Amino acid sequence: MSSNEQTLSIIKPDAVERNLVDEIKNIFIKNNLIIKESKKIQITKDEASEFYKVHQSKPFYNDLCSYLSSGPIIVMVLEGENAILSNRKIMGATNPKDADENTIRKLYGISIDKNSVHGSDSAENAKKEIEFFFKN
Ligand code: IDP
Ligand code: MG
Repeated sequence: MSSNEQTLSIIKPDAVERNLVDEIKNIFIKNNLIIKESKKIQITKDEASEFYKVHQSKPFYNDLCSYLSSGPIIVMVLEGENAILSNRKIMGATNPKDADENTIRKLYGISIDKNSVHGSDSAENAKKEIEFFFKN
């Protein structure tokens, strides 16, 4: 339990493309997560491959890295009580079909690959991922 925990959130290309950025940011804010940092960037496939390295043995790795680098994304640092778990709950399950009602992925996700958002899954990864995008 940490009142000042931080996590990394990404609004993926499918949601940026559909102009869902403000709607998704409002969901974080309504759920008591503060957006401490936010920037719109486009990353290279090499950068996406580094970011998603943990998935390098998965059959979907190549497509995943192509996808994340296919268009602009919004990378954010979210802060709040239990921010890591809280964000994961707000996002919903990886596959939008399995996501609970009113989660971001249920509301906006198109498919398991175009699922609109990324969120860190542990304190260790949150630290690594925040450093990856916000190391100055
Ligand atoms: P997460 O984003 O909910 O943490 P992970 O298992 O960490 O899910 O997978 C990272 C991303 O890889 C997912 O958000 C999704 O876009 C993609 N992905 C995961 N599993 C599959 C799959 O079986 N097929 C295609 N893409 C997948
Ligand atoms: Mg993950």
